[in-house]
Amino acid sequence: ENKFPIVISTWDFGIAANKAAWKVLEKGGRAVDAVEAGVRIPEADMKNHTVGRAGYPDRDGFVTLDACIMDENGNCGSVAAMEDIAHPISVARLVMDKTPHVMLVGDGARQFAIEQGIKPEKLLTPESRAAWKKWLKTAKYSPVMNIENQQSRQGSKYNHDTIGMLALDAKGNIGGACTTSGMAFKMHGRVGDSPIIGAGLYIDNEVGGATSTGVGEEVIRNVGSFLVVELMRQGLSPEDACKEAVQRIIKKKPEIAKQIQVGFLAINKKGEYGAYALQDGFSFAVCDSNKQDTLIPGKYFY
Ligand code: SD4
Repeated sequence: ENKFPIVISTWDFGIAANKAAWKVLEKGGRAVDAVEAGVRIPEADMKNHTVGRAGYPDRDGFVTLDACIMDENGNCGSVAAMEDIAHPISVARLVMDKTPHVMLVGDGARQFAIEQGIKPEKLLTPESRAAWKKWLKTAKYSPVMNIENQQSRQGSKYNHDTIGMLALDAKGNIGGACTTSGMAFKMHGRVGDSPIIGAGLYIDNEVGGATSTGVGEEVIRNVGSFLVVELMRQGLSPEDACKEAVQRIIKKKPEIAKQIQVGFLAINKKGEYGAYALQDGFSFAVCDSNKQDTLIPGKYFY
């Protein structure tokens, strides 16, 4: 039985995103095209406050978006802390396809997107603005270290849901995408793991791909997605590789690890997949020719 094409992605909004990716995959399209089309769905979703257009702002009220994409040939593109552009994944794709660079940030990323014909727009929705105003009432406005973690400790509902997506196309090639508005009410200029190749996403077409969600600082510290792919190269299954990466986070910062969520998702060349998280509550969506809308709970440590 053929295990690919297949597409997997983080959290329950991955189901709708996978369907868009599947439309590309079922026609024999490339994995990298599938994942770009897929993650544009949550980016456009006005009810989704953690990715794209309707993302919550930083503590100063700016919506700043992070995204990256990687293909089967080691090509990659990324944008970080970009404002006014609703689909950062497509700007990341343009960085990959049209520039000699891998990563553009802030104003430079915005300027590049506009040069490429994308219309800038104000992204702070009335709902996001209201949530930010509410947060400001209780938040101490000072650059406290690890405020994102502290919010997680308070059980904040704001601190979830980056979409990371991995696809294996009909040719067996792998592509991946990751996009987010980052941790809500982060410091202005803060960049998480999601746009960082090797941290939030990594693809090696010889081995497999991995992506992450959760508190990005702990993922960056361990170069999480690269670690997962290298562990698969050494023979670990996708799930075991994700588990080992989670354990690495615990080992490095045990006190922080107890309080936060990080989840890894991985796929190998055979189309086998798996995930592992620090805490309960993580899930991922799977779509292949047999099942279009399966949601699988991630195994977890604590
Ligand atoms: C970040 N990893 O900016 C992202 C946010 C996230 O669940 O995934 N939250 O650190």
